[in-house]
Amino acid sequence: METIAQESAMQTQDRPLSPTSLPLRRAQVSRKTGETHVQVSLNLDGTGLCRAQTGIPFLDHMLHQIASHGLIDLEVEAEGDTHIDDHHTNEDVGITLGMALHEALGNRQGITRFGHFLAPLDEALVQVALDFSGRPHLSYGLEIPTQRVGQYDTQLVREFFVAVVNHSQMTLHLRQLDGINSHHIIEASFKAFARALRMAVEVDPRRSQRIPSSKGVL
Ligand SMILES: [Mn+2]
Repeated sequence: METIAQESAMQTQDRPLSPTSLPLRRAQVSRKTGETHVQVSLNLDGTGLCRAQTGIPFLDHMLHQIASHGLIDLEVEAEGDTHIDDHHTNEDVGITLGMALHEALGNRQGITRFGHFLAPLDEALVQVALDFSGRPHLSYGLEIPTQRVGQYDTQLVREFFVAVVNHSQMTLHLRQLDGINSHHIIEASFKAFARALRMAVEVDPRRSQRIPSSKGVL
């Protein structure tokens, strides 16, 4: 058995690592049910390009926040039963995005794993902490004062994050520290989520060949 110093020296030999020595962190997921058909493709090492056509304009606006501030290239197309309401399509976009994140991260080797951010948007202030722990958990602390933003039912924000968390196997805490305007509160939440996501999926150069868990598995 090697000493810690020997082990440390061996691991140091792995360096320097270029990002190209890591697997491509991309995913394409298509999910079809009796209610919706959602297609997501993403590249975690992107530049923030986004094309979102979900049939729910406000959700498209929020997906742009995730891509732009998360530096993720993201394409989302959805056809759903929005003639009933936006519920199924909103949830299934969250599910499919969560699946794509899970697939793109693979065994989660090399990632920073934890991420946090505090995003202001005018009077709104939202804090996000997340962990790609492998254990889905959502702690939802938003109090959105109106039932709708435009046509979008603000109850669907929670449904979206529940779906993302469950299918990406992420622990997510969302805290609203301030805010009056519903649009601002929701958008600050997505911006904080995007930046926290960016931090969490970023490769840790000191641990790029290992899974960031003392258990060795995430
Ligand atoms: Mn906006």
